[in-house]
Amino acid sequence: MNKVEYPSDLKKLSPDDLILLCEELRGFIIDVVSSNPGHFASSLGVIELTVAMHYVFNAPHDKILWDVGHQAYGHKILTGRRKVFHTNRKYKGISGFPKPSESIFDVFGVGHASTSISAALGIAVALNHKNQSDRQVVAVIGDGSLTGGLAYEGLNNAGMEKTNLLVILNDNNIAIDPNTGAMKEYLLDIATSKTYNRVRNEIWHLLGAIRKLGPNAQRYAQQIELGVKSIFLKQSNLFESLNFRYFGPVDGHDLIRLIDVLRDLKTIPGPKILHIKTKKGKGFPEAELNQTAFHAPGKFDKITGKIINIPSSKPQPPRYQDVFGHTLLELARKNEKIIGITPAMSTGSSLRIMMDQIPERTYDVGIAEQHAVTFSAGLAIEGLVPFCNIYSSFIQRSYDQIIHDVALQNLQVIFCLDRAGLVGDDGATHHGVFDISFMRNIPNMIVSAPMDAEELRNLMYTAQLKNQGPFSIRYPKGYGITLDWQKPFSEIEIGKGRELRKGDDLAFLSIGHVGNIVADACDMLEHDGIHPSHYDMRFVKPLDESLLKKIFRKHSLIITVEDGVISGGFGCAIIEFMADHGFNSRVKRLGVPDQFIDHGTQEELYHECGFDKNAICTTAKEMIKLKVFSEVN
Ligand SMILES: Cc1ncc(C[n+]2csc(CCOP(=O)(O)OP(=O)(O)O)c2C)c(N)n1
Repeated sequence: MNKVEYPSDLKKLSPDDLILLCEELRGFIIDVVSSNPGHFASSLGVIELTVAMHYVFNAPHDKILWDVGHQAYGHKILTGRRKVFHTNRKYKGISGFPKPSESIFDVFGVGHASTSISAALGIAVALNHKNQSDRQVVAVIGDGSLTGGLAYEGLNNAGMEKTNLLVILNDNNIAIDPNTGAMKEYLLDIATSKTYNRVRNEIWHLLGAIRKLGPNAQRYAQQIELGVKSIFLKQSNLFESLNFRYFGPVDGHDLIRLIDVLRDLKTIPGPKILHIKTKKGKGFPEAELNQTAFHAPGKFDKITGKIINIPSSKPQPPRYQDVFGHTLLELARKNEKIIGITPAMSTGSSLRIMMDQIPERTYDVGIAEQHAVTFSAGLAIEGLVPFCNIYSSFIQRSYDQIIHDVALQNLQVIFCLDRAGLVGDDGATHHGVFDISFMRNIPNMIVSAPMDAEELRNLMYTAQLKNQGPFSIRYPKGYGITLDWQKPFSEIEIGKGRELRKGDDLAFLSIGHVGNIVADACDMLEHDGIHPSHYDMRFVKPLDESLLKKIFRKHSLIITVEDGVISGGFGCAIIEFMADHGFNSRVKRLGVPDQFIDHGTQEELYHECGFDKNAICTTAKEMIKLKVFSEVN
């Protein structure tokens, strides 16, 4: 492996060496990811495919696009990044996802699912326009990502365009959690149908024999293949019906066979789909056995395969996602109208807790955020109470569904936005920083964020009590601060904030968990003789107007703090209030600036954005200094 810096080096290897390379690549990924955590099992499953593609195709001249991109570690290592792979997902290190600004081998920026077919088609059409249709364009998409509607939009369009495009369907029969939906059954059907496979094998055999006879024979081979396939397969194969030529299923761990097949497919024009069967976690027994846990396992022992959970010396408060999961189960036991919905994140969101106990009232709808929202709208219109749990960054793609299908009809859909705010090492594609801005401008929407686990519970409780229209509750990745959180429910008055600290020098207004950082900063300021007020506003919409009036009458210096983009966010709502009501305090907004933030730990990123506790203190002191200066002058 050490001889392979770029794909050009790999092309010099013999078949035996290529097989060895796969083994070494696996070992390298196991070694590095066990101590520097990241996505794991998915990359192991596509090692042979990665090597075969870089052997057969000529990247970056040919274009290889990875869907989601969490499985592209092998690709990164073989395309000039072996020596920096240990910096994967670390602050200022390489990204955990393909990123064009990082490498010319990363054709298209990814992190969210189901984009590869559309993007690849766009690239293929563009190459046609530029008379460069000899360049191959390949999209690699998993069976999980094929549950996303965008993938079907891409297939539908590609089948019509008839452009050269190869879609490789990496079918391992799992997403993060077991894959769901009818498509999964369908893929299993074609992979196991005896008649289908007999016909397919005969076609492959025939094609192989004819191709050896030269270029003219190849043309005939294609015609025969088309003819035979249209007779035998068109009726029974969904992809063929969409004008794709379907090949497979092929064993995705048989490197030599994969190389042969890809070579053949290079010569076949038009849209094609190659269906390969692989095992997620291949080569690391614990990952093969426990694919969900090893999707992104954190640190693990590379010898025993044990995931390392460092026991904390003190009792640890629960993660917000678990507070959501336990609370939803508790509420669902009391209110039988409650339904839990997740687009393919049942473990990640902890909806799994309710799923295990009340499976008939929970739905994993696949990687289909748009559908999850409209499906929830349908449930709500019939009087059920859907808790639609979607990661903040993934719900971005459901914006019209939120507006048109939920808010416009004022439906009681409760949006629980997990991973809201800066998420850390997943980076720019996954930061959930836009939701405050895009939720608060939708009529009828209640926009809230709890500062701790107890508030999260009570907001969830409040949201299901009666129909108050759409209700958004955002909470971050990671742990809360309260140990004793499972207290009896109490209703929170909609649009009411709370005063946490009384002081005269300035006021902090915070929304959500970031209020805990503000509380720490307040302690530091008190220590330095500065006395701030602190308000946990709880709601961005409706705003607590009477509280705000009191604050603006008292304070001429105000700092707003939010774990989200400043543009259009919570601080903007406060400034709008100030302008609309004729106040004129000096307001400084802290939050995520108007730029995409890369990966790092959450603390590193809070610091970068200027809202860790030290930065908050510095801002407060500067404001006070400026005020004194302007009063003196
Ligand atoms: C829009 C969107 N929703 C959810 C996710 C979270 N996610 C990342 S990988 C993944 C599973 C992908 O499954 P599959 O495509 O089959 O790839 P595999 O990991 O099985 O190789 C999910 C749900 C995402 N990245 N993007």
